[in-house]
Amino acid sequence: MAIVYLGIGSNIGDRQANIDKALGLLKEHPEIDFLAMSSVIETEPVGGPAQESFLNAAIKIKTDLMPLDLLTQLKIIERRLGRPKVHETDSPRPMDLDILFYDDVVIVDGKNLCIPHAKIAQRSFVLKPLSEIAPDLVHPRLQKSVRELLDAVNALPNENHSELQGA
Ligand code: PH2
Ligand code: MG
Ligand code: MG
Repeated sequence: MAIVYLGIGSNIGDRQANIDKALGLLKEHPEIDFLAMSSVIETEPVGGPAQESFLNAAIKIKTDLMPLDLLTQLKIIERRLGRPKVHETDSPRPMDLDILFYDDVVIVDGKNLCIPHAKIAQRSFVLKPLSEIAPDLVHPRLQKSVRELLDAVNALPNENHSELQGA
């Protein structure tokens, strides 16, 4: 069984309801064991066109699905939550489920998949919730823990901090 960390995000419609529904579908999936989830935080959109703020969280699961098969299952859940099959990069979405880490597997230049997720080190909206459930998890390429990566992002100027103040 692989231990996998997922990023979950929503910025269209009832964002909390979207997250709850996706969580329900993950929990009832016969090939996915739900283990833990961080708190849900509200974050400013990073990249893409001007759009609504996000709710983001991190999820820990256990699965025998291989990375590409897991990705297929996550895309099915995204679609059930109303995300179109074809969409622009960084466009607003009711549901985004990303594989952040898959054990300590490294897949670079995968045609459809990069593991660990390519932008983890720049994204406080990923690192902040992830640090709640896996602060000591070490990034297999960067050889830094999630806590260290978050500290590094937090040391950067403010525009890199995606969490909404007071949210
Ligand atoms: N996802 C993106 C691009 N920008 N910004 C925030 N705050 N949260 C996200 O989940 C997010 C984003 C691409 O997947
Ligand atoms: Mg994403
Ligand atoms: Mg995605």
